[in-house]
Amino acid sequence: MLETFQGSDLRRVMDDVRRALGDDALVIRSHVDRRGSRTVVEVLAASDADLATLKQRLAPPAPFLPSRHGGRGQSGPFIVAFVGPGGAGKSTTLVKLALNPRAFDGARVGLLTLDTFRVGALDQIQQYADLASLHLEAVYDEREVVGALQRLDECDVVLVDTPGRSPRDANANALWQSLLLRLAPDETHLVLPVTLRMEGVAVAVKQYAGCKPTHLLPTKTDEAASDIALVELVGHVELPMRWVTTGQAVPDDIRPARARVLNALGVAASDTPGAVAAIAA
Ligand SMILES: Nc1nc2c(ncn2[C@@H]2O[C@H](COP(=O)(O)OP(=O)(O)O)[C@@H](O)[C@H]2O)c(=O)[nH]1
Ligand SMILES: [Mg+2]
Repeated sequence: MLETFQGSDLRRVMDDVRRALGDDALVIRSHVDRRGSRTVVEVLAASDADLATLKQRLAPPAPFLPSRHGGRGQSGPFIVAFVGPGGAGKSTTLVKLALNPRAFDGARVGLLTLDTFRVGALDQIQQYADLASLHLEAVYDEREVVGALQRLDECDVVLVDTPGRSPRDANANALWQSLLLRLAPDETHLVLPVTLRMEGVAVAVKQYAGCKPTHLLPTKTDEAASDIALVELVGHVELPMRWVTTGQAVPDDIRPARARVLNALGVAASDTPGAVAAIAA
């Protein structure tokens, strides 16, 4: 949804933007680079229609939880899984959400981890679960899935932690992914740091496609030099979003995606008709 325009003259590049995306296009970034006698102007912009589509992807931060005893005959907890590369922030984000009573409207939250290959990972989440008195189940193989969910039955929501894909161990990847699909999560959030370069984003999207992500969860906005990194990530991965993480502090550093992304886009600019015209004039 983001388009890059290049040229040697800002006015001409802005004309290109206007021709391609219309007068109401939002300029997200413009950059003038002088290389010796050559000037390279680069403008990153999105059309009004694309911005409207993006706004629709900004889901409410607390998911709608079907009543367990309601008319839909829903049984068992609402399951939210987190997938993505190692170090992306999956476990930290899951704990932030588990500790925040507003994240799920005060519903009872339990944890289930499929990240059982590494002792350190299990320790990390066990410590948080102990601190917060949360029920944690670790699942090692297919036969344990049903039992673990039964033991978590007192919970309204179960958050599922996963390992990143191991580049060497295809069997391990196949195992945890099949366990994840067995759990049939209601939502699967693809967790990606905004500091990941765009090639890395494309690779990750492909690698985790088998997990059937339903949402994008951008992390580490505090580590990016500017908000453009967040805008570029949400421009490239076209999934709905509920949350964005903004730092290492547990449980504080997490925000509703709607507020954080709109802020990054500079809504004020997009709400001003003729944003491009005004800049190029
Ligand atoms: N700066 C920053 N660090 C974060 C954020 N979220 C997680 N981290 C850090 O990233 C590292 C890896 O996080 P972890 O949750 O273990 O990643 P996982 O491998 O995906 O489970 C830890 O040091 C976290 O404190 C964030 O929003 N900002
Ligand atoms: Mg982890």
